[in-house]
Amino acid sequence: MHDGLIDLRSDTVTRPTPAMRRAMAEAEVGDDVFGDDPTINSLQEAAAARLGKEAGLYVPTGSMGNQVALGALTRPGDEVLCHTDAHFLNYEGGSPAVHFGLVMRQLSGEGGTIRADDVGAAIRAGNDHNPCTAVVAMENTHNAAGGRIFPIDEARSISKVCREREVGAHIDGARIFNAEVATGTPAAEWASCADTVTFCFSKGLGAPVGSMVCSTREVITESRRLRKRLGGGMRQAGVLAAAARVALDTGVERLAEDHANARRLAEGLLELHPEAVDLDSVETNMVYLNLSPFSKPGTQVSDGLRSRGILTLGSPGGAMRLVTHRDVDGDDIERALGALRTVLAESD
Ligand code: TLP
Repeated sequence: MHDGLIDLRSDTVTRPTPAMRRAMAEAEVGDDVFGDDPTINSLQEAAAARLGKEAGLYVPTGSMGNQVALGALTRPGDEVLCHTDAHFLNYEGGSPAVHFGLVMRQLSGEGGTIRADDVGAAIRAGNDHNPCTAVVAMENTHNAAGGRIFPIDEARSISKVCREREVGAHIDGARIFNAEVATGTPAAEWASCADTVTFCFSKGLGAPVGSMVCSTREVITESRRLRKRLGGGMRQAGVLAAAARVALDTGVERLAEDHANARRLAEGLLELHPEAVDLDSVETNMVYLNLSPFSKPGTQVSDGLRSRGILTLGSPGGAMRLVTHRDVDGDDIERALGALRTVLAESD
């Protein structure tokens, strides 16, 4: 909690820890566009090793990570198969189309998971008429599905289909370490199912800035060229990478606390109404509050919570995403539940 506020809008809102600030102040730096920043180089190596890939590329944002990865695996006019709720499809400003001329072909699936059978049926080789399927994309954990984990067996089956059909695979692993901590399955197991995998330091891991793309040396060389094209060559960004390194080294195991807090929040909401939350869908650090039993628009609930010091995203729809992170502790969850109880019960 900062400034007396409890911020449940996203896990992107955490402030750097004292250890991160110290590491930033003391970071050795160089010009990373020349490949000279030792802190970035070391972070890239550590991240790649952790995901079992040859090389890594530090990028300013998860969005840029997705973009350079998709760009490196495709040619303009190619098709990307993805879930209909994929982040890069809905929340990155149409970037794959704008920057790389890609066509998005959407597959549906429970909990943000696309199925290998559907992928196999959808892949097309490309001819005079069709776009050629170049990449199949997975998201783990799945943001719009409420932080759901992409089942590892399905990822393995999709990877097999992709290899057989000579199609690339990408994982938007913005929160892949939440999946690792929740399941005990190493993030590298998912990464082995894809050619490119991204993850964010700036979400549950708690760093102020930055994401990583991991892949083969060849794909990372191309991604680096695309990062420059998008304006993402950041010079002495070792000051940022230093905080990201602290996040990677010390932030992973701690995610279990966020998961426990999300579960406590969901259980508390269920006490308000049995349909307030689908408890089975709370697998990591997100809770989707179903507002329909309370007959109140999200904007009204959000305004009521704000006046009680709780920040949420007040979408006009019937669900409200609540996200736990390092700057929210167990007491904050109880306080948030108290405020929710009052606001949801208020008469209009
Ligand atoms: N997600 C943000 C918002 O954009 C919605 C959030 O608050 O959750 N992939 C996934 C799965 C993401 O959830 C996000 C950010 C990104 C990529 C993009 O990361 P950034 O914000 O660093 O570009």
